[in-house]
Amino acid sequence: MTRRPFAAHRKDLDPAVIDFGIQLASTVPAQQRKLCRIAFYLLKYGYSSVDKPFVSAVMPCLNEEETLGICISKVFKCFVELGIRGEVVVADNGSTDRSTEIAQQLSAKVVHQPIPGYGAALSAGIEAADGEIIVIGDSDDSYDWSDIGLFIQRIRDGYDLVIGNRFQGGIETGAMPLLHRYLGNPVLSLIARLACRAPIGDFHCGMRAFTKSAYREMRLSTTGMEFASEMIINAARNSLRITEIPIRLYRDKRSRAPHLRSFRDGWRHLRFIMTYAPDHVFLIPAAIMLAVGVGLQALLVAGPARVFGFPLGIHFLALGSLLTLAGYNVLNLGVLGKIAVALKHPRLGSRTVSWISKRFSLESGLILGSLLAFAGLLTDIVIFVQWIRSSGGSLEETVHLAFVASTTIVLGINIMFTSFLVNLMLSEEKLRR
Ligand SMILES: Nc1nc2c(ncn2[C@@H]2O[C@H](COP(=O)(O)OP(=O)(O)O)[C@@H](O)[C@H]2O)c(=O)[nH]1
Ligand SMILES: [Mg+2]
Repeated sequence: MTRRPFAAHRKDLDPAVIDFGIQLASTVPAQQRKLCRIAFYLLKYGYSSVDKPFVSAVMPCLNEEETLGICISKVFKCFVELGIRGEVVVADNGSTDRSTEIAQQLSAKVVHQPIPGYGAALSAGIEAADGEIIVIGDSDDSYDWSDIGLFIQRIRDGYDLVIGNRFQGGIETGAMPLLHRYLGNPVLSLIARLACRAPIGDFHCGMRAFTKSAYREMRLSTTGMEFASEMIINAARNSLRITEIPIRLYRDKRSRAPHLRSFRDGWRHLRFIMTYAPDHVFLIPAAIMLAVGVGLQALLVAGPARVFGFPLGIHFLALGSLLTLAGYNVLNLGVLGKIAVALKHPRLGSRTVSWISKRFSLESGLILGSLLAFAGLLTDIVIFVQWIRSSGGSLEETVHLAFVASTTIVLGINIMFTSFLVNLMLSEEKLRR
């Protein structure tokens, strides 16, 4: 693919504007024309330079003295070739080698972040960057920083976030451990894709570009490597325009081991995805548990029953009771989780939250909860009276009913108290909307 320098995209002043300028100048007294001409050139120069992108290349760096210099030099060379105004920001949080010294020698801006971690370092670097377009990438020379033109071009096409895809662009032999290449990355990317529906194949690619305004909307808060997943998930949640481009991953040129630790960082990615996916983690399992639990209780309330020839007795009723209560609690936590996500991302319209918000009222929750608790209590009282009347008999025939009544009482009490919590969170969510 041939790269066009960005200067070639530069729009010049509209001829109509130039004509208007000439006409205006002819009405101005001769002694002030020189002043007008200077103003005109300033306007023209200013217009052209405003049109050039200002790009910040932000590099997270922890003890990368062997390769940082190569990356910084590649970026500055690329800026010159592309006619881009730009800067390099090195985001460091505790390098003990010559990394920061090298960065300063090569005129990069060095940002020191006291909080440890890849995400923490990048957040500080991006905050300190002055560019309207930010490109991030490793400082181990595993990505080719000369590719930044491709990323910037996609941003100029109108995308908010551009991610590299190493599976499409090619991975040099030995550049990525086999465990990451064939298991960790594809599986975690698939889970993340299902959770946020972003059309991205490589959720962990470290080379990406985005606009500063898009970054602000993403509201990122993680400090470790899971920052990479959080960025895409939050961008998708905020309906930002995301795309990917094939890029090649090379073997890094350093002699030290990578900072990434497979299981620790893999788990941090998964933990983040699950925390922010209440539909899949809470609501779907809860709905299944509730349906099976309520079904078993309805079937066995009057006594043992047979299903497809199998005898189901009190043990299955105990299971039904457990599933009903656990299902309700998980459902309730899922609803609270959805509201919490909606609070964090007010721009994201959640259909579940707006549905609950329209139909839920504290009073209806309290009425439903107290009716259920009362019905269960009444049933238990009737059984108790029967027990008195039978002078303390075994009451075998009411054991199933007593089980369902107890479950109903607990469920009713849960509904009453959780209604207050849901009401509290919903009123907060309405305020933020
Ligand atoms: N400042 C800072 N940079 C980090 C940290 N962890 C990783 N990096 C940098 O982030 C980039 C990616 O890390 P790397 O070890 O290459 O991970 P990998 O590419 O996933 O194997 C490299 O440029 C590292 O120097 C950290 O805790 N702090
Ligand atoms: Mg790397």
